Amino acid sequence: MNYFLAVDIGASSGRHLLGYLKDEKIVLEEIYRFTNKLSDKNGQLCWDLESLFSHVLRGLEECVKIEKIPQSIGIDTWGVDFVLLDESEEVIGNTVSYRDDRTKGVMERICNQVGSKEIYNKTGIQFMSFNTLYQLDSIDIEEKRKACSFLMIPDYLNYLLTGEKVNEYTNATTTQMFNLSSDQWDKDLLEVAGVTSDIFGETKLPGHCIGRLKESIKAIVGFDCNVVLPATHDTGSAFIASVFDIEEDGVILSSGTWSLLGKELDKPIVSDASRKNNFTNEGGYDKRFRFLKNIMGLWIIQEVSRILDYRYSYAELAQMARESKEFTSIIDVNNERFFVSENMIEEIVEYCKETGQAYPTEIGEVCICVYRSLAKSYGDCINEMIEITGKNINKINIIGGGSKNDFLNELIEEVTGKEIVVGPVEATGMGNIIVQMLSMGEINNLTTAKNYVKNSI
Ligand code: ADP
Ligand code: LRH
Repeated sequence: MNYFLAVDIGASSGRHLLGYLKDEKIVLEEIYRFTNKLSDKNGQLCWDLESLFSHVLRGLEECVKIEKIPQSIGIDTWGVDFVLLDESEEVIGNTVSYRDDRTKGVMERICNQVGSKEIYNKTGIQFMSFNTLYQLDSIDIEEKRKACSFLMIPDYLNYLLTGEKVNEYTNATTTQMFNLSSDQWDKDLLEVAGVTSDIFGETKLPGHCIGRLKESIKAIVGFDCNVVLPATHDTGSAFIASVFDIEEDGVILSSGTWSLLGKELDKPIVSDASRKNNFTNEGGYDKRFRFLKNIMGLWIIQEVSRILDYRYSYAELAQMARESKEFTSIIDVNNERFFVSENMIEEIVEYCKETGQAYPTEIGEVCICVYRSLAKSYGDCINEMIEITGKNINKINIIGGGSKNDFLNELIEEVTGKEIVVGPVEATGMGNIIVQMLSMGEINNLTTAKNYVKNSI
């Protein structure tokens, strides 16, 4: 049996999934899982990189324990976040999360300075206040002066494993500093962000083999293997594992901390309409483009759960929502106030009061309000997509952890009137493994891979 290991780290949790082929299916075995969360460091919302890397290693050690040594491993994480390394290869400053408010007002300033049309035409990327372009701009100039390398989070974890510094293409496109036409970092935008182009490497495509584990890492984990680039941007990996291919009359909803709703195209759509509706064109596997929108997603439910001291499981929250189905107030899930809030429940209650709607008084009502509002925003997004692409959309493939929420899936069907196809749940891990299998010659092409996914869900 040839094993491949996906290390998939989302904003709320990470997992190690061993994948292998059996009876024309891709079998996934979860061998390790850990929680990921934000923490406050000197007033900044940060990721704990050290802890994440130690979890990466612990998950690798599991392979030895269960005697299933992978041929290769691949790491993906959420997009846009990065580290700068100094001349001693040390991380400069905190590893600040995209949810930190350091970028407040930066996007507006840069858009005024450069022109939003110019930025969009160059990159095809949607305007989100936390894009790497704006995060870099907000960093202290002295810190930027010290920088010798720029690495996105998965690039950095790969560097710790192999000693090789490689910038991966799909995640590079999420920065809003990668030029669609030249297929390279955009020197003008790097300058705008206050960094020099020599700290960026030429990007490598998913499938590229970086090398083998470093001696010191081999000694810790107890084996050696190839380290391969999947689409290191988790959404890039997730869309690969959708049962829908480019020609399908359907959209993909990657449902997790974020809801990413869109479809793969063979060419980006960079038009006034796509810019005005803030659609993105992120780089994907095989130079496909993901035409999609970021919707606030199940982050809101995660925050509701936090305020309730994690007393209820996600399945229980969904059940309570089902029991409160008659509650119909709606929030604008993409309103900035839901991006970071000290108390998400109060935020929802306040929003309902301010908009003259009934406000939730029970947990179930809070949750149905969030689910219903998410479903509505998906419907709106689909209508915009139909208008922009001129193509009909009849189905939705819901993938990711959120696809386990049957109640939400039913609501989405009810609100949008579209046919729903559910799974894979671990789409990101599966997409990550598919690219490794393609790279290592285990599968011949993506069409075969998608057929295996269909057999697997
Ligand atoms: P991430 O973006 O962090 O990788 P995941 O894809 O793991 O996110 O999805 C996490 C989300 O999935 C949670 O926020 C939760 O709302 C939802 N979820 C997970 N399991 C269940 C379940 N059993 N029932 C309902 N919702 C679930
Ligand atoms: C989803 C995701 C999304 C990005 C956001 C930062 O995990 O990668 O595609 O926009 O996180």
